[in-house]
Amino acid sequence: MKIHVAPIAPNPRRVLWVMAEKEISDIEVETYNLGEGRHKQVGYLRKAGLPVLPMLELDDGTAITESLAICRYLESRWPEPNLFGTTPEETAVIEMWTRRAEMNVAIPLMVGVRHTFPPLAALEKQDPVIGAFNLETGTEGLKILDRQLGRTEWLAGDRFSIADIVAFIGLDFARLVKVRPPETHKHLIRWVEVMRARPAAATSARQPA
Ligand SMILES: N[C@@H](CCC(=O)N[C@@H](CS)C(=O)NCC(=O)O)C(=O)O
Repeated sequence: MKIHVAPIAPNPRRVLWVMAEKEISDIEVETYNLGEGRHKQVGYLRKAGLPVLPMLELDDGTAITESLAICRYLESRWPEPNLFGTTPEETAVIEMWTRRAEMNVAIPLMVGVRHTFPPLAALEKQDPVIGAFNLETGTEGLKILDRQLGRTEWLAGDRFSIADIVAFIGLDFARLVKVRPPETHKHLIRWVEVMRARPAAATSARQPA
């Protein structure tokens, strides 16, 4: 089995983070430099279908893209520690917070960074208006997270889950363009510190060569 990833890129980082939490070490890791464009070449496209990372390549040749689909696959194969929920209720609440984190925070911040961070100009026809709009939308979305984290220890309740990983990686990526949690968001700031102290935060950021 092989996982295809790229340095700094937030979607591959989700998978690396989940691998670190589950202490999965027997998946081969292949790293791409997005600027070089190898993920747009025919060899990669033939497998993945789309010019995006991450891609998980199974031993039978099945290729899975979409970071959360890959994370779910890893959860099925390596169930512990559980990240997606155990009971129907817990699973639904974690899914709800994962989608809220992704749609209100992670995606707008990722799009905002793509349009405003100069080194990413090779990947995106950058538009500062689109960039500013998305950074503002993602920053606004942080209020939802802060409110929830004022009520519960983790995003989906009293336990760490994939929702925390998705939200944190989106927010951490935006540090590239100096977006940080506003000082008024005390609960979010408390949670960011706890997330940053998890060993997976460092290992998922320190991409293999
Ligand atoms: N929804 C996909 C998004 C994948 C994606 O957009 N990956 C980015 C890196 S974070 C990428 O490969 N971009 C390639 C490019 O822009 O050329 C997922 O969750 O995996």
